Amino acid sequence: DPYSSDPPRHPALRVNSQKPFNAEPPPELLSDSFITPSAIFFKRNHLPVPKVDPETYQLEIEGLPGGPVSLSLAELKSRFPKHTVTATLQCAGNRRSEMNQVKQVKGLNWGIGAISNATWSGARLRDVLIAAGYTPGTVAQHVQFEGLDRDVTGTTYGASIPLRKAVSEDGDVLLAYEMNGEELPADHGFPVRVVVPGTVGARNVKWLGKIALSQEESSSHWQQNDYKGFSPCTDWDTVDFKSAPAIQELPVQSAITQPAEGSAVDRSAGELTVKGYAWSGGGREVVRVDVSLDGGRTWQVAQLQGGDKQEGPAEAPPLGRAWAWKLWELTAPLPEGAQELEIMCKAVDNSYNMQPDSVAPIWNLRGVLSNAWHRVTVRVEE
Ligand code: MTE
Ligand code: MO
Repeated sequence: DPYSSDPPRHPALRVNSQKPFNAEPPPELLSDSFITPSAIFFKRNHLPVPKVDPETYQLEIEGLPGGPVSLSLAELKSRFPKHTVTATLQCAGNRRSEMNQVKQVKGLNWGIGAISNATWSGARLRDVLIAAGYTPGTVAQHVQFEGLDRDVTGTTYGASIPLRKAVSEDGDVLLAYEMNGEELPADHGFPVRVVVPGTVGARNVKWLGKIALSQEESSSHWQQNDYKGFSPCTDWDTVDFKSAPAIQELPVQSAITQPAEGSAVDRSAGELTVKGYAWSGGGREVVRVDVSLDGGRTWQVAQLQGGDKQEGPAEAPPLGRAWAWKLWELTAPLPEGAQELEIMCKAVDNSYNMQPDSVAPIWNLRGVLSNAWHRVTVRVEE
């Protein structure tokens, strides 16, 4: 069993698949803390977790004019300044289960928890590439990443990002060796993973073995034939994967973490607190979340919490570098007379991108990019 050396996992996780291991935290835990504890951070593995010896680990870097370069973990830690970024990771398949309710899609049936927020530390990819010989004159369009996890045929996980993002001073792309102040957990890429803030989870390659600059994107299945968006009219007989670009930045997103779907609220309480998260890709900052308690007839503006609750509202992130989600909250009087409430939320980012109101018009065969207004129905008990 290639999965027999997978690490132990937290029992609170909701498991979507055991082998490979894929799991998400329950919604109410997600909005408990601005920084998601690593143990309950969502886990998305395509393959068995590789066992990597940090003493003999070597990161290979190819495609630079001076020839290949190799770095040990100790060199990565000592030769480059340690940079820390708080960034949210979201799987392209987050909220896929809502697409499944419209029409069957292919993929893991994620709820709203294939998203989490952590503090990552490591060397900047930019610094490492420059030390390895990158100059602005280097001819390449993409930076490819290869994981050390492999399937039975020896195929490794791979993905790529545009070179422009990798070397941008404002891109904050990390070769991370720490998550939430500790060494990376096995499930999250020990000893080194790429963190590409603002970019879909799939490009944040774990157990990083190799970096290659090239004119082409990664040839991996996950870059070429997966993690792409299509029209609702495209089906498995007509899909031409070459016709759509690989997902990089993600669209604006929000969801309700509390109250839970189908739960009961007490009329005598007089009011209701709704909580959730909101985030947008590409470093765009969420500037507003609207909440409705009456199926979208009227709306109220939620309170945004950028940082830890104890610290009060966070400072505004630099323009174009809003990598972390915002937790939000609204406490409002219970609408009179209603026996059932349809609660909805929708977020707005600083480009005034907004979420679509329903799933059907954005349905796609792989069930990615699911970001319609989130809806939760609760009963009001007298
Ligand atoms: N990297 C490797 N090597 N193998 C993988 O299976 N999964 C990707 C990405 N990096 C993956 C990987 C996907 S699809 C996502 S959403 C994120 O890792 C999930 O990161 P996490 O498990 O730390 O939450
Ligand atoms: Mo993913």
